[in-house]
Amino acid sequence: MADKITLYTNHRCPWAHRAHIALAELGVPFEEVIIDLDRPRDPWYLEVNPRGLVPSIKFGNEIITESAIVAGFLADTYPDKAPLVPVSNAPGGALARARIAFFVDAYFSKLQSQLFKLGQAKTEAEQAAVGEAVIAAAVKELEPLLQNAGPFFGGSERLTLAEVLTGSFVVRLVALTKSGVYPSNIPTLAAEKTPAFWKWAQAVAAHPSVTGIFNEEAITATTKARLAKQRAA
Ligand SMILES: N[C@@H](CCC(=O)N[C@@H](CS)C(=O)NCC(=O)O)C(=O)O
Repeated sequence: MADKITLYTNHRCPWAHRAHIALAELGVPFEEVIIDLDRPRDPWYLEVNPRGLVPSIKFGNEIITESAIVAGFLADTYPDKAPLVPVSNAPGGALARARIAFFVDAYFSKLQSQLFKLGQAKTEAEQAAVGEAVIAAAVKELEPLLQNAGPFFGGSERLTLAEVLTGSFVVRLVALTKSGVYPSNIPTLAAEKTPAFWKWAQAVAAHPSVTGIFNEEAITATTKARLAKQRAA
């Protein structure tokens, strides 16, 4: 019998969302336990994950924590279900893994790091400047990495580990710029200056494995409230 998987999660967490995308794409059955993040963690959960964070998975009798590690572990455990990343000893596998790792690193260190500044951007002009910085990062760092035909990374027809690790942030970028919670200059600038990135982002944000647990209305409301609180501090 296959190892049973329990996912400890919260649907508003983009890091936990990574595990949902991986599991959905792999088509692996799992049991879900929702962790209430609005109150202190119960002692039993601190035994699962002493850091108290989501996501964690229980795989058989083993606990695995940290979203990127969880997603990579699931991808490596089920290489045949819906290959998210080639195994490292397949021809070209090590290089493909390195390319995905570099893309994910660029997404977070160059683009997402700009969005993390939104909580300090109080005026419309400051928010528009964050939007411009996001686009500048996409133009310089991501556009050149998305030149293969095909909706997903490396020209793949299916989601890859690159989308598993970035998708929850990409769907927020697309939804929250549309609603104006994130800088509303982003969509127009993106379509004009970084078309491959924006086309990829639309495809990621529309994919059922990414949209599965994404409650756009709730995430829009909580992000809006969080940014307002940070700006008022
Ligand atoms: N580096 C962690 C980050 C996970 C994380 O920050 N999760 C948040 C929710 S989005 C959490 O569990 N917060 C609970 C807390 O800080 O008490 C990962 O990638 O898994």
